Amino acid sequence: MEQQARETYRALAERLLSAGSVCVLTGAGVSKESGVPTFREADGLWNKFRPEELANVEAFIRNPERVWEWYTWRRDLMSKVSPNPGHIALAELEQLLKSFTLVTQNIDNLHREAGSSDVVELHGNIQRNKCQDCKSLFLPDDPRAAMQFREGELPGCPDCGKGLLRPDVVWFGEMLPEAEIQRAWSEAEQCEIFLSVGTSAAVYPAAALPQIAKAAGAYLVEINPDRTDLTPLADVHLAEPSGVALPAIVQAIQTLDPEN
Ligand code: BV8
Repeated sequence: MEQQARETYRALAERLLSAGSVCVLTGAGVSKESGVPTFREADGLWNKFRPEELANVEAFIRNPERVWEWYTWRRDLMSKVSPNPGHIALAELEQLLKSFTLVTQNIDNLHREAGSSDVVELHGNIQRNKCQDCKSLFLPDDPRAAMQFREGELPGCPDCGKGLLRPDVVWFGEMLPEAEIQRAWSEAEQCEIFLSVGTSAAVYPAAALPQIAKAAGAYLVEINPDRTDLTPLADVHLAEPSGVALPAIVQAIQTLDPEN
């Protein structure tokens, strides 16, 4: 790593070690190095499928089979991938820093699988199903509820006996889970350093979080090989893949504080 980059990581590591609280927002870019497609890049999901046709309630009511097919394909794909060095570095930062909050837009469960113990999932988790009517939740090992969609057999809710089951993810036009968005909002407002990692910062209200942090005086770091609408606001833009930048940050912290 060349001298200037080394200096950038050392300075950032010093800030992180002395910060009272750190908040991180991750997006699909963090999981790309695990083999999970992003949404808005050239090879992204939204270039093959239209979100209006798949990731919203109207689409589900209009054509539940089509939506179930798409989520079954994504669930199968996500069940076969593993956390990458970026996920693992975030789990290490949770241990290395005084106060660390991980907020994610991702539904792939990879942060938990990497060892992050406290993950604020703004957009739900593809491993859970919920009833479209009574909102009962069903975990993968719940014998009562078919987790998978079988051709022509839409999973129905065993609790209310009326509603259709659907993946427990937040679709466009749906409110985010109250507790999660409240927690993310308050962490963004009071953190000293906010890291926006692997997100195009295009979808609200998640995309408002780095802006709120910056407006409240936080030092804003963006980790993304590309520029985004957030880049002009960032104090530092590490134009690197998260699987490179995040382990480099952990290494710089461990060099500064070997006891850690
Ligand atoms: C809501 C879960 C109240 C499901 C998702 C007009 C203006 C402002 C807002 C709106 C508007 N009209 C409607 C809205 C609200 C809407 C919205 O924001 N729309 C946008 C498109 C304008 N939001 C909502 O509807 C939200 N609910 O607001 O409720 C309400 C109700 C009614 C009407 C109005 C308001 C709900 C949004 C949640 C949608 N669910 N996902 C599923 O996954 O199937 S969205 C999905 O896309 C993700 O969860 C994520 O949140 C979002 C953005 O994706 P990213 O994660 O950022 O991924 P993306 O591909 O875009 O970018 C990846 C980045 O990584 C790139 O920059 C790339 O360069 C980078 N990268 C690539 N490789 C790497 C990398 N970075 C690091 N390392 C690498 N190796």
